[in-house]
Amino acid sequence: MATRERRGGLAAAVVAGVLLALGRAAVAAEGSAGPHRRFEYKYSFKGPHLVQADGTVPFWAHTGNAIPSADQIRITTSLKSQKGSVWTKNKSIFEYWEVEVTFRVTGRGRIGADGLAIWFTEEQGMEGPVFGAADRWNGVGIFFDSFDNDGKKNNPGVVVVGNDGKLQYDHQNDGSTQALASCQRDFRNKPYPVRAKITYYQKTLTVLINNGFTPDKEDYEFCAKVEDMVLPSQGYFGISAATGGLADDHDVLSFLTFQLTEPGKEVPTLDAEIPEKDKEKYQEEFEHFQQELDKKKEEFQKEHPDVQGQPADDPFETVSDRELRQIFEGQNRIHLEIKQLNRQLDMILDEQRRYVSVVTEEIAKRGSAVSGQQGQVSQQEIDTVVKTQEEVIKQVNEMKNAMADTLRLISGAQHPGSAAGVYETTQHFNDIKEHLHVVKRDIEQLVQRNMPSNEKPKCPDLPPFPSCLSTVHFFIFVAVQTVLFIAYIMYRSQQEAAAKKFF
Ligand SMILES: [Ca+2]
Ligand SMILES: [Ca+2]
Repeated sequence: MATRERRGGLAAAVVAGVLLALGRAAVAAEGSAGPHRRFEYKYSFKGPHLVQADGTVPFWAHTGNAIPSADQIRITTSLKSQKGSVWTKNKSIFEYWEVEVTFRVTGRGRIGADGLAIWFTEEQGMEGPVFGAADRWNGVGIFFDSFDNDGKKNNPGVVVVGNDGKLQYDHQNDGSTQALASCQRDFRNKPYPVRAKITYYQKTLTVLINNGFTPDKEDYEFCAKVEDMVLPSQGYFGISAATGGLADDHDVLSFLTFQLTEPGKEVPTLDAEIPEKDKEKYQEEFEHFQQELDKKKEEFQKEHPDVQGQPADDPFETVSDRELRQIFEGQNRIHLEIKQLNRQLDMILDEQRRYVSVVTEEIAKRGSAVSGQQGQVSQQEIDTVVKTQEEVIKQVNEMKNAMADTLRLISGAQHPGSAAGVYETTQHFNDIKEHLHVVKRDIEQLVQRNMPSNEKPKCPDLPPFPSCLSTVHFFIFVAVQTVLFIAYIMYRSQQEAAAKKFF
C-alpha cells in the first residue's frame, strides 16, 4: 500500500515537472521573440457603429460603389462592373504593422469575380483597374482573386504582389508572373467570415488565412511569406474590390491595425509625454494616497484582529505558488492545444462527410439517368468480378494445399524417427533381403553347376570343395553383411541425434 502511494506521488511529481518545464518554455518563448503590439484605432474600423450620421466612416475615406453601413462596408454589390475602395485618411507613421481583416465574399454563382485586395501603399489608390484600385502602386497588394483569368484552375487564390510604382499589374495572368508568394484558398461563400492576418515585421511579410469554416477567430492557417521585403516607411492602408461580367458581394466587417515594435524599441508611452512638473505632482499624489491606504489598512487590522494575513495583500508569491501557477498555465495551454486538434479533426470529418455525400449523389444521379443497357454492362462487370474472385479463391486453396504438404514435409524432417524414417528402414531391410536372395540363388546355381547332371546330389559323399565358396565362406559373408547393416543403423541413429540438437 505504501509503495503504491509512493509510486503515485512519484508519477504526480513527474507530471508536474513536465508541466512546469512546458510552462517555463512557453513563458520564455513569449518573453524573448514577440514584438510589442499596439492597437491603432485611427487605422481601423469595426461594427456595430461603423458609420456616422453623415454616412462616412471615422478616419476612413470610401470611393466608388462602396456603401458603409452600421456593421460592415459593402465594397461592391453583386452587380456587373462595380468598383469600390476604402482608404485610411492618414498615412501610418510606424515601420512595422499587423492588420486583421474580416470579410465575406458571397455570390450565387459557382464562379465569382473579380475579387478583393488589401493594400499598404505610399498613396491612396482611390480608383483603378486593379480590383477597384489604382495600378502602378508603390507598396504591396494582397489579392483575393476569385476569377481564373489565365485558366490555370488555381482560383480562388491569394496572391501577394509588390510594386515600386512602375509595374503594371498582369491582369490576364492573375498576377502570377509578378507574384512574390501565393496560396490557393477558396474564400467565397463560407459559413463564417474569412479572416486575413497580414504581418509586416522585420522586413518579412506573412499572410495567414482563417478559412471561415469555424467561428473561432484565432483559427489561422499559413498562406504566404515574403522575406526581405522593403515597403514604404509611411503609407495608407486600404481595401478595394471589383466585379466584372460575374459578380459577388464583397463585404468587409472589420479592419484592425496594430503597430508592431521590436522589443527594447518600445514607442514612447504617455509617460514621456507628461511634463516633468505634472509628473512630480502625480507622484506626490500617488504617495499620499498610498500612505492613506496603509493607514486605513492598519486601522482595519486593529479593529479586526482575527482577519489577518490576507493572501491578496501579499505582493510576493512563494516558490510553490509560482510553480502551481505555472503548472496551471501549462495545463491551460495543453487544454487549448487539445481543443485545437479536436477542431481540426472535426473539420476534416466535415470535409469527408461532404465528399461522401457528393459521391453518393453522383452515383445516385448516374443510376437514375442510365438506361437498362448500362445495367447489363454493370451485370457483366459484376460477373467478371465474381469470376475473378472464384479464381482467386481457387488459387488460394491450391496455395493452401501446397503449404500443407510443405508443412507435412517439414514436420517429417523435424521428426525423422517417424513415418519417413520407418519407411526408409523398411526399404533397407527389403534391399538386404533381396541381396540375400540373390546370393542364395547364386550359391545354388554354383552348387548345381558343380554337380554332374545325371547324378543325384550326395552332399556328404562329395570330396571337399576346392572351389571358391564353402559353407563357412557363406556364413562369413552373411556375418559381414549383418555387421555392416548394424553399423549402418548405428550411424543413422547417431546422425538423427545430431540433427535433433539443431531443432
Ligand atoms: Ca483574376
Ligand atoms: Ca488563375
